[in-house]
Amino acid sequence: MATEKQAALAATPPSNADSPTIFDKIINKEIPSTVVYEDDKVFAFRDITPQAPTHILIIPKVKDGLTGLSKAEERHCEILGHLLYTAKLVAKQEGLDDGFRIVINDGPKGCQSVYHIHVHLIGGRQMNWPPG
Ligand code: TR5
Repeated sequence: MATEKQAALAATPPSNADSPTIFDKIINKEIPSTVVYEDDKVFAFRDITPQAPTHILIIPKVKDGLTGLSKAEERHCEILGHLLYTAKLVAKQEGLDDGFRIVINDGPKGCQSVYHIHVHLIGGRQMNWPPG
């Protein structure tokens, strides 16, 4: 069960899938972030509230209605694969050779707070299971 703190961090999904989020401003560099990887399709930057020594968010530059994984359609398969492959590249770049965790929170019960799909790459310490 989600803690009160986690539930408070979760946000209501937007009614319009194309509504901009804080991540649009980060991609456009209107808001500064610590960028660790970028190509023509994806953008990876350090989470502002890291949950581990390494905590990086990997996001598509174009949301294309992909507010979260539950909104994925067949046309999104390529970008979804690209996000995961980028996570692997960044994990290597960060020296996470002994392992890491990938998380995609979805919806209020998944404690999603930003409705622009993102992959959390978390590492640099021992992870526990089950997650909270
Ligand atoms: O809860 P979910 O899965 O939606 O993850 C959203 C993540 O975005 C959280 O881990 C936040 O810490 C992270 N976040 C939120 C903001 C932010 C950020 N990471 C880097 N820079 C950020 N800025 C400038 N502003 C945020 N509101």
